[in-house]
Amino acid sequence: MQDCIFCKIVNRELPSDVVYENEDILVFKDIKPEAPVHLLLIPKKHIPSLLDLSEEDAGVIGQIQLAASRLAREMGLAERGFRLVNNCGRDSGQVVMHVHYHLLAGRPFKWPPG
Ligand code: DGP
Repeated sequence: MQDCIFCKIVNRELPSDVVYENEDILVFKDIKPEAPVHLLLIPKKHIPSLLDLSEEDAGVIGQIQLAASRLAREMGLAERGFRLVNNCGRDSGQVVMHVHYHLLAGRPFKWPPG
């Protein structure tokens, strides 16, 4: 989509620090990290939020979960753990309207979230 920051990152119209990529998903470092490790995992296809998913998106969402699991192991995060977060809609704090999951690690996190 034309005015979407994350579509521009996918299309290399904006720079980003890419950690992993395949045909369907992109993983890159968050520009404003909230933890020592803060990655964003996104589908390359423009989907505004989790509320806009359709059946045909099940595969790409599965790929994101699998990539998070594999990257967490590869980055040595398995022992201490990590958090995988999707913000959906205004109350959640979603700012970028292109589905993304935050992979956060490297410090303890509170529960419930603020
Ligand atoms: P959310 O609040 O869930 O919509 O999170 C959006 C995240 O996207 C936020 O942590 C900051 C990050 N972000 C926004 N613009 C850019 C950008 O241009 N590049 C990168 N790498 N991250 C961005």
